Amino acid sequence: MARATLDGNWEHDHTVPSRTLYPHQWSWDSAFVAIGWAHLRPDRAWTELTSLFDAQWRDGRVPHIVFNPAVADSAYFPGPRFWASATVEGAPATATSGLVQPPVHALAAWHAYRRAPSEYARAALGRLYPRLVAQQRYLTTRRDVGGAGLASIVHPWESGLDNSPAWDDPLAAVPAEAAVLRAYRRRDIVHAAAAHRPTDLDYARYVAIVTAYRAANYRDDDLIDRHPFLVECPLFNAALGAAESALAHIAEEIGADPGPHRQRAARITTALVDRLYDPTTGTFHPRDLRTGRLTPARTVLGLTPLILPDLPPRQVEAILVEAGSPRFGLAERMARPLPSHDRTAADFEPLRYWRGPSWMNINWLVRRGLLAHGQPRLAVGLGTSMVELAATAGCHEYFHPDTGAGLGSPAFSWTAALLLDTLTEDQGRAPC
Ligand code: 2M8
Repeated sequence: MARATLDGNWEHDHTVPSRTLYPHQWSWDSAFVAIGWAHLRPDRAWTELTSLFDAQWRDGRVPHIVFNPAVADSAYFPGPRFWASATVEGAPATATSGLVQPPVHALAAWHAYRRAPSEYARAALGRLYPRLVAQQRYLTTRRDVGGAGLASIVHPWESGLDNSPAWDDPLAAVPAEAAVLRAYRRRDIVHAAAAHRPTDLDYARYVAIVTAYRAANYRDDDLIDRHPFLVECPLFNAALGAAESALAHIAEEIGADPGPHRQRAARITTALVDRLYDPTTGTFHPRDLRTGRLTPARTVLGLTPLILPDLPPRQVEAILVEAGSPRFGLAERMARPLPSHDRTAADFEPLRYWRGPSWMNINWLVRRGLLAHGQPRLAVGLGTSMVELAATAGCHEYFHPDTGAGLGSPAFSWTAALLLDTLTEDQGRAPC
């Protein structure tokens, strides 16, 4: 099933997340998908990552969507005309969005390489390395809006968890009315139930934030003075730190110097703990740079710093407590994978996208973190629940966190890819 899903979504040099909902190339989807291809067709893993980085901007940003010119503008909203990247200096010839997504690519490239090492793969990894370094440089310099060593996201879409309750407070401050959408046509609710997707008001704000960024030609200087949404996200920054650790491994493998990557990984981990860990809740929260405050929701984002290999024992322990609480239900035997939001919260919505449903990519990341921090039994419990979920419901985009019913796209690429990776792994062994 996983193989058929990936094959069905393969599109000449990339994999679409879903033929209906997302008919272009998405940035962090491609990273997860490359891990799946490493098991089936390693050549495609490298083609996938290479085609994405071929659309890298001159400033180093890797766009969150690379548009396929063969697909009609109306097939996805907001399409290439809305983003208008062609008019921006430093953007590639191919139409793209101007935003980014969590930088999980170095982690994925290293993981894919370890799954299927070869001379061909090492050469591809070597060609990717300077591009991954440029991606990190962009995020750690131009996006360090708070000046404390963390990257800021400028849009909820950059988090990958678009309508997570984590963004409710910062989003509420963005002026917009649902009526704005009369000028546009949402395509997502043609293919998926409106009750399982972000609301019209969410979309009006998404459009307003892109409009502001686009009006400044997607420049990042002076963001603090003019941009309506600026947040330091725990997952985004955990990925940023884990990327430096992965780059250290890649550098060693191709004969480059791993030292600077190790130093940067340590600095990012320290900044993440200093800035985003709340000792009173015992979990990580996003920091809203517009107010200076941590956002209160306890979402699954708070568990993701576990992917940092050098996360201090105190925070590892705190995450294990939070994950094992009734809020998330991590256990050696668990019926369902982790939900995307605190099950006990008043605003937990089991059907609505990133406000409750379980997602395979987040569970895969937390599972890697459990293995990295010496928790093989919990990793087995989580992995088993992930496999059982997909075995019963199929390769859906997301899943009802209690019933396990499949939601969103029924043939979703990263679910297939990460299912393959979880299935293939001898569960409980040390991570690669
Ligand atoms: C979702 O996001 C896009 C916008 O980027 C959308 O809703 O149209 C998110 O789940 C995101 O994490 C994912 O990368 C994308 C494609 O699967 O879909």
